[in-house]
Amino acid sequence: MHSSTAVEQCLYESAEEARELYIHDVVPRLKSPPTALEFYRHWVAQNRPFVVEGGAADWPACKKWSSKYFREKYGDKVLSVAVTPNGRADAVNNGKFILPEEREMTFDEFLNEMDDETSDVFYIQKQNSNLTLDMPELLPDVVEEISWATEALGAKPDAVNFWMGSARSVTSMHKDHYENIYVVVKGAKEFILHSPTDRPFIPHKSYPLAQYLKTNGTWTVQDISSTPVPWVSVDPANPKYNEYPMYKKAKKITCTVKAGDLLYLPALWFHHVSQTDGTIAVNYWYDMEFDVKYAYFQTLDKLNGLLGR
Ligand SMILES: O=C(O)CCC(=O)C(=O)O
Repeated sequence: MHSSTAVEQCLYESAEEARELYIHDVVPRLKSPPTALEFYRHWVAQNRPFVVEGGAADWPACKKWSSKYFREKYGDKVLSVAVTPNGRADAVNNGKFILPEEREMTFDEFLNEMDDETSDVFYIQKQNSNLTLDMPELLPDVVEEISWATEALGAKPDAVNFWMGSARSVTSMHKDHYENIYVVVKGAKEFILHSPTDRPFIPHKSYPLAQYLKTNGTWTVQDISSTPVPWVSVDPANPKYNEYPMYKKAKKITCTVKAGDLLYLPALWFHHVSQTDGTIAVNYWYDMEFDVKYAYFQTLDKLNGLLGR
């Protein structure tokens, strides 16, 4: 057998073995949160996601937060919003990886734009702990940290992020180096997930970095750097199987997270996220342990890169 074919076969077999051993077809749904020990032993150590149904249903945020509430209490507050012509921020379009335009505007202005179907697409999605840094007034409505996660992981979250947007905003498939506790406060999110072990079936390419910019009412795409950004090249919501036949072998796991639910999304899991109109969410990013799982994933990623995928 040609050596690259042998390596490919080996990668496929290890992905299949992972499925046989520990990856379920659906994300398990728990009725109550795990203890810190259960969380670490059954979920973090095994790198498996779960949902706690109603895990945050008693948070004041789930009762209070709405467009009306934000307009009344924080209408004048200035926020940083990602704006795009198409709802695809941090995504590949026409052979480039394109960042959104970052615009400062009041909460009121944002809500008007978000509700206007004819306007550009506005999404609060800044992942710099924008809840703690930019909206500390909202903190009493949520929890500062997820107690069982902080106890299990031995550190407070690195970032607590606030997300709000319409069904026109979609987050393209990617992975993060964070243990992610993702809480939907209003609306619903649909996650398309792949285990890191599915990496051999998930095509990547390198794209030049660019950014959307609107000047005098016209959108342009400004090149930022020719240093290529590696990104997932298939759209899992609408895969072009003729272009990426190996993606057929990937095991797509979809998971709906409704208002009041909490998702544990383990580090390195690929995720694509879509949502209903007016969805609000808060997520807690805990730094992952850069342990053997990370080291093996890096090897898997590099081997796939060598095979041109
Ligand atoms: O909610 C979203 O649109 C994306 C969430 C995400 O990518 C994350 O939490 O890492």
